[in-house]
Amino acid sequence: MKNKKIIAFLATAVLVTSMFVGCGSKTATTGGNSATTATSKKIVIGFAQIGAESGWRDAETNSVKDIPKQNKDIELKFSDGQQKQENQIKAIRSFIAQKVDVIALAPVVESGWDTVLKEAKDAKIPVVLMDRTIKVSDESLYTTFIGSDFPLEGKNAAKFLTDKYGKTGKANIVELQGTVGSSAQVDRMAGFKAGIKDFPGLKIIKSQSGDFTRAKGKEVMEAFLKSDGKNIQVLYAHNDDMAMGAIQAIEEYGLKPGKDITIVSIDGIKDAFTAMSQGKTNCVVECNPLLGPQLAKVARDLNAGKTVDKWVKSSEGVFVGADQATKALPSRKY
Ligand code: GYE
Repeated sequence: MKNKKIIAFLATAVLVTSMFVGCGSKTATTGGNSATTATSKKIVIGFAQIGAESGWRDAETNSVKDIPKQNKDIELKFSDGQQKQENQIKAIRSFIAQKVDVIALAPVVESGWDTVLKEAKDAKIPVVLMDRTIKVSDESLYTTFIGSDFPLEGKNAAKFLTDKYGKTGKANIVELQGTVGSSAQVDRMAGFKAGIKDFPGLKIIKSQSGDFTRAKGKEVMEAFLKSDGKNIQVLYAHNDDMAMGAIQAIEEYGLKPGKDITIVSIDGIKDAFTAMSQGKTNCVVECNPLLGPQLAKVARDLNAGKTVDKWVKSSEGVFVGADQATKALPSRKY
């Protein structure tokens, strides 16, 4: 007991001393980042994440959670919305109450954000959209969007098919959509549709949401196979996880994924590259989830009073076939 008191006293003494030392001109440089005084306040980011529906999402979460490890001047508060907009709205309100410096939001759906973002604006806290965009009446309700070009991803998925089938080729396509009302679903659907528009032989015969999950992707693909079976030549999935679920459904149905049914999906998770290296899927359109470094930079720029671009765009590729997959696999980071 006595010892504990002595230790507590000593700890306080050390703390008080270091506080005074810190008040002087002492500076510390952290991991190559700009110099920060020992007493300077950290930049606090509050991240309202969607949930953990996909491998892509997990990779993004890990990338953001790495920010404080790599940037000693940044602190992170993390909230898992469990796929519910109401949870994300609550998280934003709590970040406002805690007076964070930057709010990062991965919006589960596009609409319904006006009120809470107005509250953030009134509190003078910049909002950074992560990976999905929103529809708001006033664009000044968010500062920037860090993420991909979804319509282009849809177009790139379509291009793989139009290259394969040409002007005269015919194929019945089934589509597994992402979470209904998310920008990733809306824009990937529209981009794809636009991409096959001038190819009358390419027809979307079924289109339904698999909510970006493996389990739902499998379930919906089973239903597609049950009703249209051997009439399906192509699967377009808005993300790899749903494609991975669908591959199982196709195999259980007795067909060969990647051969009997051509598959194209979006994201670029390792599992998709493994499946493509085995010939079970045919094209992966990359979408980069490793957005932590961009978020850290934006947060630091905003904190320094700099203006940031309205869109911090990811650059990403398209991978086709087993050879490309096998080559790329060892360097895939997610
Ligand atoms: O493609 C999907 C995830 O918003 C870009 O959400 C993201 C998408 C990603 O669940 O796998």
